[in-house]
Amino acid sequence: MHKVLARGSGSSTARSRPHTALALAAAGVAVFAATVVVTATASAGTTLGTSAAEQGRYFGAAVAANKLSDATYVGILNREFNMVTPENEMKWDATEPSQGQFTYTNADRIVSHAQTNGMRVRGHALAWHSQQPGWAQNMSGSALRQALVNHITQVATHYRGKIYAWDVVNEAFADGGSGGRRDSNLQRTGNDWIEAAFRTARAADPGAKLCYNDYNTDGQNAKSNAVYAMVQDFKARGVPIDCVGFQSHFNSASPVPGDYQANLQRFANLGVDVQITELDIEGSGTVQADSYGRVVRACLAVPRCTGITVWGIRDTDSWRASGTPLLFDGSGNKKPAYTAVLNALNGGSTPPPTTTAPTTTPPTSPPPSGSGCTATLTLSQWQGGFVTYVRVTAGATPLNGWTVGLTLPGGATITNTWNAQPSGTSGAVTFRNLSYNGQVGAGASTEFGFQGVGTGPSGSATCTAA
Ligand code: G2I
Repeated sequence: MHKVLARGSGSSTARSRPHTALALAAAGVAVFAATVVVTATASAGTTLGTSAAEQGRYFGAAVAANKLSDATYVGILNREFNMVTPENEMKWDATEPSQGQFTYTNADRIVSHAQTNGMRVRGHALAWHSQQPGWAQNMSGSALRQALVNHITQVATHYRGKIYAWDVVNEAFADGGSGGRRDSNLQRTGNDWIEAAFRTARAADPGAKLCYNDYNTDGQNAKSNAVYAMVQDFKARGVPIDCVGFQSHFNSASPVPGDYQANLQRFANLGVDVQITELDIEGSGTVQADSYGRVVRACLAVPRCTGITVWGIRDTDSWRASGTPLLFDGSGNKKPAYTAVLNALNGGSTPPPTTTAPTTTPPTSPPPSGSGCTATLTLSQWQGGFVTYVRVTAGATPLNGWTVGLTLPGGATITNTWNAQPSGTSGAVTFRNLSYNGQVGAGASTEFGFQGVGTGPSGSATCTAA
């Protein structure tokens, strides 16, 4: 059964900062066509995903297919996150174990789970020196280059239209002060292997953002300088690249660098998005929480930092489990680090949401006196994206199901919906109640929401009782 779990249900929580609230006319289909309701504030998010969405960002987690049968794991995933990265399932050894034989079963399970639950997907990773199948490890020269190009073409084509961003090339630069490339069988096919990979990925899925992803590039150093020079060169020569991923695996030996935000910003200034792609920070308590808060605030302070992904859900899910580096403990409880992240997400943003003057007269909002329902839109708009909250209010008789219809402006696309079943992502769209929020008492209300790119809806919405 199709299921969208509740996210962003904290409708009654007061916001600590002023928030754009554009409340719009809501029309009960026949009876309340002229009803106008204005609300003054929107709620602060109560989950990582909704709070990040209010800042125009996503909040993701690395997911392992074999944990999708763990109810605690899935419960947290569906409640908190709106982006997923398959932790291992899209890598070369997983998707092409024998040359020319592609297996997508586990990766497809994650993509399908994401789609069913309104999450987007970061693809990871098309080309990497590690986790190659044995047959590729034994190849070299033009045969390997050809195999790589075929691999990228096949995998990116299989997932065409379903991936928000691909880590096209992962970890191709050397550690230390050399500022050079990492030696690998791929590197030995020629220095142009990275651009060949990006051009191939663009041809296979023109809609996906294409990222270069690496670690130890989180502050300015010889390695990040070398990546920076590559991105600059790609931009100058028109090699397709849209984003740079900063893995951000931190511990006491490798803490969050002091120039973390500045480093993100200098890459963004090259004309690419930046993303925090594999965040984990070893430690516990307030020390760990403070570092997490710093990372989130750095991303929010960089307008082109489009989202944050943590590398796992519970500490026990981590590749570094003994370092307890994640936001939930082994039992699935929220850690202080979780609270620090949520508070940081709710605490501010760059760019601030555009202030849009209410276009209607103030709050008289009497509960509808007839049967049917009304839908009230509250829009939070920023450059390039929006979140819309929709409050569905029952009239004089209780609702036993509802449908809300509205029209999105041209160019707007919905990317994520919570507490409703959407139909359509652009133009005229409708939203139906889910099993748990279709029944609304007389005069009572329920809220759902959606997030999108482009300009959010500024017209009215219809509400039809089932
Ligand atoms: O190493 C941490 C990450 C560094 N950046 C790239 C990421 O792709 C990488 O992820 C990790 C996964 O979290 C691990 O789960 O990549 C490791 C491999 O390099 C993954 O570990 C592998 C184990 O080595 C295998 O023995 C195991 O079969 O995970 C596999 C699946 O559980």
